[in-house]
Amino acid sequence: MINKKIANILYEIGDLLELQGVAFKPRAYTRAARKIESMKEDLLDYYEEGNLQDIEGIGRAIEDKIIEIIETGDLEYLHKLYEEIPKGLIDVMRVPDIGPKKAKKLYDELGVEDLEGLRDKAEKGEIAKLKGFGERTEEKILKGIEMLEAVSGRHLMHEMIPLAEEIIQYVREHADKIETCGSLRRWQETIGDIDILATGDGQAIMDSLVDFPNVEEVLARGETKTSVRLIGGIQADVRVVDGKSFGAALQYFTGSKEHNVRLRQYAIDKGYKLNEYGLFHKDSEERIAGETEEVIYETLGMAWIPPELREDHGEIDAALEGKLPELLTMKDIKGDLQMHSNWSDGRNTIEEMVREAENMGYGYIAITDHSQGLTIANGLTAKELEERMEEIEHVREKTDVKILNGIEVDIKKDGSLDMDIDVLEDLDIVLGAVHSNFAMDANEQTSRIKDAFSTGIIDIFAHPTGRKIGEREPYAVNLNEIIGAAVDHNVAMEINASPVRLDLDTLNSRQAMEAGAKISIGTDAHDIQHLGFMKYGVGVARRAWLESEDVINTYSFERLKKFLEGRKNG
Ligand code: DGT
Ligand code: CA
Ligand code: CA
Ligand code: ZN
Repeated sequence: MINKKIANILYEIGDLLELQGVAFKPRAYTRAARKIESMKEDLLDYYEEGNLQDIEGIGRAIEDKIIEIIETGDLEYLHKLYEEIPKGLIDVMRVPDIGPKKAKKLYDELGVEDLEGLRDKAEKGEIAKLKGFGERTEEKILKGIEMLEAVSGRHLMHEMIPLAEEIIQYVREHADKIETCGSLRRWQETIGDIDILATGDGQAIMDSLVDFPNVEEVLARGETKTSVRLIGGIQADVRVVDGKSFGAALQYFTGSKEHNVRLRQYAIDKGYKLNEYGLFHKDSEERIAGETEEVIYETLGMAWIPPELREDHGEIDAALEGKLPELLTMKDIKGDLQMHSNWSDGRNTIEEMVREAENMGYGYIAITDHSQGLTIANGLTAKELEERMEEIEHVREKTDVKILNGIEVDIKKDGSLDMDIDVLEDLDIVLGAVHSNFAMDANEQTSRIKDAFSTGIIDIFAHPTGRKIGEREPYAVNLNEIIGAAVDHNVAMEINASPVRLDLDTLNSRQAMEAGAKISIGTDAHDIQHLGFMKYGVGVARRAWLESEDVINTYSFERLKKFLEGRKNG
């Protein structure tokens, strides 16, 4: 659906107008965006019928913009707004806790024009003195700047993977072999640029790349490498190499740099030379391998290393010793244990979620709507849970997918749960999660969560650090202790597969696995399309060296039931 894209553009316009200090208009855009975001019908249908203005909050001006986006894929007005506002000020607006209103205030009263200026004023303590800001905000701003700098110029997986696939489709007919490499092939959580490697008719591949509809600018055009900038500022590098070197180039351009440095050194120690053209004898320069990655690794005396592991985190030693993990794959995933239906803040009915789960070939899913305390997410009371149960019973009659009757219960500030234990005991599965009071100090936050585990009712600890990539830092918490408590209480730690969360992240997931904790990969879907996020969670799990045994939603339904019940009795 195009709704999401259009809503995002309207939100953006609202923010930019707000930043300019324009009266009233910002709210009209934000309101229309919110309406569109919550609509179940496709805006395209309205467009085709010519009745966009029938939608509440959409008048002539907004209608024109929606039509332009639908027809051209872009909006001139948005570019114009961006040109009117200093770029630095837009960065300031993106700092968590600031937003357009406060950015405007900082600009008007302190002359803050960019992140540098913001950092400077914060370090001098001038922001704390402003009305409506305070010391706490000032501290958070400094942290926020750091976080933004870490993701600046980087992009989320779910935006890049489909785009890379589109490019490949577009140029494929001229290529013999074509693959993504770089961070995308390693499933890194954020992506700097898209790297694609091919063999075939180089001239034709480059010609069609330059022709790709999303190309905004050709940055460099050569015979073996062409770089383009796509709409949204995303860069793509396409390289064409000789078939004899394809494997070597794939290895080289997949990286990571750290892995390559280590591998190249190992090759030298063994009397070889390794580069993007092939593996050679150091002295005779005779080519021994290059066409495939497999033969290169094999010649070096080690097993082929899956790209997700190539970070110089011990994978080369493991490959030499034949001790690489047997990474789980999407095929191992038998179900999804976190999703929301329209009973809380999800967009789809339980039946629609189940149908999509059938399409994915799953054996089971858990419906885990929010609990009552989370009013902004329309959380459920005990009574509503009972009503929902009836609907679940109905749907169960129509499908072979097992439906776990579940909840994502809010862990309150004092570590108690936002639902009576005897209500929770009647459910098939209970996820616990922190959704508020992120600013507690680490010790308090840790005890809060451990107290919740001690109730013995939590099966899965959802999005364990609360981070949102580029939006919100993880809360301060002693994760080591939490993992220990999870092992003690047999609570599975979640890898939340939503591409902005990916929480636990790679390193934390590996830490949890090594400590003996079980993992659940859940998409946190609020829409049937989000069930497709599973692959990003599996990407994190693979990067964390997880095998299917470590992940409870690879289990058969019977075995999963045992895991859930075992914990409840123990
Ligand atoms: P990104 O794009 O920042 O998310 O990360 P990568 O890993 O895709 O990095 P990128 O696009 O700069 O380069 C792709 C791969 O090419 C990289 O993972 C390793 C290899 N590579 C590129 N430049 C160098 C270099 O100067 N030295 C070495 N050893 N490898 C390089
Ligand atoms: Ca890259
Ligand atoms: Ca690159
Ligand atoms: Zn949640």
